[in-house]
Amino acid sequence: MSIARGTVEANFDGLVGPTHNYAGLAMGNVASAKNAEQPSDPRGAVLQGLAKMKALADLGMAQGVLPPQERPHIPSLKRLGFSGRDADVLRKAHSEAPALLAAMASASSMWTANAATVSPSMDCADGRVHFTPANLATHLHRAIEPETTARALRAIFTDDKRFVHHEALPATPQMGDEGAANHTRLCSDYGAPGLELFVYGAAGDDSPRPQKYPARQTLAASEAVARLHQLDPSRRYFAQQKPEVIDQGVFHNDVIAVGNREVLLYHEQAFTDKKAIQDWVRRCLRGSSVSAREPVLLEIKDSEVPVEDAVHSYLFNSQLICPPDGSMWIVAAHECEERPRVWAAIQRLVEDPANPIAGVKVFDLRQSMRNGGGPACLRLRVVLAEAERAAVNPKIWMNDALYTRLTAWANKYYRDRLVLADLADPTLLDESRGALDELTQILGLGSLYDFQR
Ligand code: SUG
Repeated sequence: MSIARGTVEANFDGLVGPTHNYAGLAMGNVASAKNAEQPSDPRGAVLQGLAKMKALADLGMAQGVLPPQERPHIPSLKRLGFSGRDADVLRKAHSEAPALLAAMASASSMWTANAATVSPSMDCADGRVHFTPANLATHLHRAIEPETTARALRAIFTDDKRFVHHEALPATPQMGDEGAANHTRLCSDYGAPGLELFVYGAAGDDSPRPQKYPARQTLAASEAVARLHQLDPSRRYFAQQKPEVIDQGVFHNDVIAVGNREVLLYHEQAFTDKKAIQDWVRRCLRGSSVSAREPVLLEIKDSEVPVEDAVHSYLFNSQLICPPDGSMWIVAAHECEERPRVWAAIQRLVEDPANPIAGVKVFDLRQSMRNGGGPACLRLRVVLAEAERAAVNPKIWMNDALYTRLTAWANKYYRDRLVLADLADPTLLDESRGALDELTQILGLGSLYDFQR
């Protein structure tokens, strides 16, 4: 099937890196805590991600690939005082501070919903696409991602007449920014100006905060991103996520809500003031043309799917996608099929003629899910007008040839079993660098990584 013409919403999925492991690093992410220290299967993980990308490309979606990062990250370990040759650095870190080694070896950059916030050119005053890499300030293993993320985005979206790359916000508790996972764009058509909804966990004032787990996104950070992207103040909104659900494991908004085109699907407990959001969407989404789609607000009640089921199945971390024929589909994780209430809710949505969702496509993403990363965590959405799409580095688009090449590449370099002790193995570092070196050639990314510079 050929890709649609005109403006499209492209998905850029993160390739899982060769060190994918379960280290229990993420506070407030119940899957990460539950699976800590289990053996992982990096090869299985990268192949699961590639299968999803290939399936979406086969539907005619514009599907891109974002590279993993270099891990274990020796420069970060050196910055923390581990010295010597690479093998010495790994050995010392493993014996003196294994938790630091695990943080510097995480493959967490696969969850590209946290790579950046992106606003399409139709929403920005200067008519360019704006990118702000997320600082991921709340977790050490993620706070080392933005520098390479910024490089990768610049290597893919190179044309500075069309693309603007901002710096990540300062990495302080007041400015915690986790990117697109807390940002939703609604529109009547991808090519029309949209509404941008920013969801934060904490404001600087004395409004309620979660008690148990960190609020990763702050209001100040969301406001800064909206300013940088030159969004029209009447077409962006800042909403607070309910602190109670953060304490139940909803560490990003995309664990409890998802939007696409004119549809916002959310759990009853997602926001502190859902009425205000509903009013804003209903008031502002109406397009000017007669053919404009009306907003569709789909609320799932707690009595239908309790928050706990939502967190374990990642129902709201499904992707809502529109292939070129304009139909809308739910892309869900297998775990949704395994929870009867969740599966029944999906069936109800698909059968209800009052919404445009035509069907569901289910994927096995278990390797990522065990670290709390579902279908939507693995992708960064970038709405691109036709000329913008033509300006993207062409080698990153998923198609039959790239799928075949990356599958062979993964089978060549990736292990099918990894435990935490392996992170200190210098051979794993060599294998990873070999894989990434070849990948930068496959994707035409130049010298992206520190070890190549
Ligand atoms: O930041 N997990 C990631 C999952 C990110 C999911 N992203 C979105 N919801 N958009 C996180 O919590 C676990 C790593 C470990 O424990 O080994 C981790 O970082």
